[in-house]
Amino acid sequence: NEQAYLDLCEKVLDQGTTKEDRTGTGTHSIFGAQMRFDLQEGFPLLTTKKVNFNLIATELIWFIRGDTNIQYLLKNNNNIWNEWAFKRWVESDAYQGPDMTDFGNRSLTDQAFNEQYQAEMQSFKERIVSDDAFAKKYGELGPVYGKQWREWKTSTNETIDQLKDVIDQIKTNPDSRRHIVSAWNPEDVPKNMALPPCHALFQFYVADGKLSCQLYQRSADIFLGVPFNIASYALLTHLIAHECGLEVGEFVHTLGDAHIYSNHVDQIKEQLSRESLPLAKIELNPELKSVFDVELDDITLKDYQSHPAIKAPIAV
Ligand code: THF
Repeated sequence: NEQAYLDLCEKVLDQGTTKEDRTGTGTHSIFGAQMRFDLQEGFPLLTTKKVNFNLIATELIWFIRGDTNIQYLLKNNNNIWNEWAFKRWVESDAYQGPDMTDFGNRSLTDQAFNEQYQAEMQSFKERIVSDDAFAKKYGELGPVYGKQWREWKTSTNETIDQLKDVIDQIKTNPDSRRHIVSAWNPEDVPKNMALPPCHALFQFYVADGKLSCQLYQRSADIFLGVPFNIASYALLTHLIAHECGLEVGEFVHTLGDAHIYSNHVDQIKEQLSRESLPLAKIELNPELKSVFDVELDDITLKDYQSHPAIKAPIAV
């Protein structure tokens, strides 16, 4: 069940040190933590708050497609990456609207500004969906996950499809200790990425006919991001196991800077007061042959029960 997650929340609230961060929000933070989820027990989508599984599935499909443009996400009603593309748009010379500096923080404290921001964001989104040339320029997040997973650029101008290679290796050489995909590309990080990858590197492990996955996440937003990250990598493990004819094993989640934003503390306390419910299950279309062909309707989340959603602002 999700006890490992709830224990982590308790620990960070109890033991976390106050730490300032890039976004100016302030956090309670610890360094180094690990959670384990036995995927045989059920699918680790949190039950102590409602988590929107469609957002997780469409984001993962977007990564798997090698896509780095938010147009695909928006066409699937997924808004979780908008702020990072919007930031690039409003910082560009082409943007002529009202000043949007520090929109993430100002929209929380200044009601008049928030209305302006919501209007600008709305027209940005509409333009990304309807205007392909605009989307090509301003919907792009740079060489983020999809690019590094599927088209890592080498020094000789070739590309490496890390995800395809790792799946081939799982099939042909399951005992290998090199089933690794790295999104952390030290050459690209300081260049033109909207946000350096938080989930930086993952590894698969095959034993007793089961596929396990471990993720190293350098920076973990425990309330908003981590529930998504757990379910996302659990789903990826299911998809790859399905293609390789393996059962699912464990998802091991290793965290670097594990933090609770100061404006998420009340929400976490509310969540910790709730009892967890039985976990959901994942069913994949038996006709699905390749991870690379996956569509949303190949994935069915069954028997998901949860407490209500809990709202919180995202730090940008
Ligand atoms: N930046 C920060 N500050 N935290 C993150 O977790 C994070 N990500 C991705 C990139 N930058 C990040 C984006 N992932 C939500 C969830 C995941 C995100 C971004 C946003 C979010 O707001 N979830 C809400 C509701 C969403 C909705 O229904 O529209 C939630 O309650 O779950 C971590 O990889």
